[in-house]
Amino acid sequence: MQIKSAEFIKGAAKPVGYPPGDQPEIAFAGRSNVGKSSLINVLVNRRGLVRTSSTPGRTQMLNFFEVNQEFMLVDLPGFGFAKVPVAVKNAWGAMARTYLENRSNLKAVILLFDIRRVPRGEELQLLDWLEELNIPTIPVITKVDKISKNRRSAQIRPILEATGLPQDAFSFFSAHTREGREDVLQRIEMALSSEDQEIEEAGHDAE
Ligand SMILES: Nc1nc2c(ncn2[C@@H]2O[C@H](COP(=O)(O)OP(=O)(O)O)[C@@H](O)[C@H]2O)c(=O)[nH]1
Ligand SMILES: [Mg+2]
Repeated sequence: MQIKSAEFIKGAAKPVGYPPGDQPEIAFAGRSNVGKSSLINVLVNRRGLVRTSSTPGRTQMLNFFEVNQEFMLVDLPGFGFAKVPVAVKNAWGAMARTYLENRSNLKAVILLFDIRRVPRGEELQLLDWLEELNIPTIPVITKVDKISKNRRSAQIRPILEATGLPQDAFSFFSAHTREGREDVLQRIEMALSSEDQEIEEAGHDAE
């Protein structure tokens, strides 16, 4: 996929503030600091489009970015940062769940996992919700530059165990080396075109 343009549209906490859902959309979810904003910046080749590592947990909003004037990328609020007020922590679940339940133009959620952490709590909760709501999920293990390649398989074993997903379900990504950029872009492209496929299949059945 060629990235021709990327621009910030708006931030919103509630559905009334979301931009119109007239374009297919891909959302990014994961813990605070896992690298959501960095991944988006690398994907669209824009170093500063999404602000990275501002005080984790403070940006309790969904941020919408339009790419190629064709589709939207959404940076969901992070969770799991210890030093935020309880009220902010509790708001995360409602905000994420409301978005996931109501966004009919949502094509897939990219769920990020830090290669150095065992997923727990909200990460597994999110995975459950995505399954329950039938939302295609693109799991990405990020910050892979932190671990040498020959230790990778052993390192990710706890992630596979906790999520119950096989290794080949995951994309591996590093914002530093840009490893995995093409792979994630390809999966996004496939997710964006999924409706067309369904229509084709439906047409096929009718023959
Ligand atoms: N080594 C390494 N650091 C990363 C990577 N991605 C993000 N980071 C760093 O992790 C911190 C949090 O990244 P950010 O994108 O703001 O995470 P977010 O809170 O999920 O949006 C920043 O200091 C980034 O520079 C990566 O692939 N490799
Ligand atoms: Mg961020």
